[in-house]
Amino acid sequence: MKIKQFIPVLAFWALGSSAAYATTVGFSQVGSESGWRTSFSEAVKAEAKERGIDLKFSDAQQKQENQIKAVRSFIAQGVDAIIVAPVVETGWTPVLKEAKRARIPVVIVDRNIKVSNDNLYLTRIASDFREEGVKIANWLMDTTQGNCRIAELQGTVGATAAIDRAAGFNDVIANYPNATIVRSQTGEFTRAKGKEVMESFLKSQPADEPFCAVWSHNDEMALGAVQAIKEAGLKPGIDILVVAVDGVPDYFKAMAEGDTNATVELSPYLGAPSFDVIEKYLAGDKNIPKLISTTGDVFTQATAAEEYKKRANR
Ligand code: GYE
Repeated sequence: MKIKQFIPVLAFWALGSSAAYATTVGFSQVGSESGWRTSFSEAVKAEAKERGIDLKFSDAQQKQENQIKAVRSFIAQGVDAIIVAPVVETGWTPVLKEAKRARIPVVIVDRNIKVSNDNLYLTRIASDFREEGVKIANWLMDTTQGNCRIAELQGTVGATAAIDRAAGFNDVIANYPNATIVRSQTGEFTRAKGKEVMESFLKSQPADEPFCAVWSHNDEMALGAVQAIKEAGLKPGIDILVVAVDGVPDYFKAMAEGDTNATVELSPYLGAPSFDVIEKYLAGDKNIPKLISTTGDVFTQATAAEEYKKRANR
């Protein structure tokens, strides 16, 4: 074979072999139940593309059994690492033991898991959900001088974000004898269910005991509640204050329009820290903390219009 003929073969081999050695990561995502979740998924995909990581993405449609199937599939494919955003906290030990036996590192992102041995996962990257509940409750107590009859839209039952946000919020209002949660039910983190539950709250609440505020574990359900409040002939953001967590663009838009009052931002950019820790581990650096936490600020109507502009075009 003449040298000229050999070069393309060599180039093909080099390209082929380098492509064969791209890091492959399996990502089991909860679903697409909220604007925040969708932004989170898009950010992870964009980051993987940016880094040349071969990402295997699975949307579990909020069902744990789909997540477990996806993790087993990633193990069978022999991926280099697995990222799991767990829909609920329990039920993970068996499949994480299978990943451990396959020597595939697992990174937990967003919500937490309860496992027998925290060596079953490499690290967790997440916000302090309890702190988010504390921050938004403090804003509401300051705004109402601690006098508030509250309707609560809980997140998914068994999800860390719902458990911990409620705990933080409740710890704050326990210090205010005239601040009480009088209605509470899960809206499953979705806009449709949030609207449905708020409609039922408004129908059943005695007219002489009106709600002062609705506290929603995420922006998505709060936006559903805003629709229900309007359809009941009331002014959201005025007759009934609306407070939540996530900081999605639609919520900033509603704040700028006066329909919602405050939120705590939850960064959807969890791809970069996840891939950083995976690349660090695969390079042989085992010095990795068990928790890498992110934090978010409280945002109100005062800056909503400019903050919306920043986020709407991202
Ligand atoms: O607040 C919500 C999503 O787990 C913190 O899940 C996350 C929550 C987030 O459905 O929008």
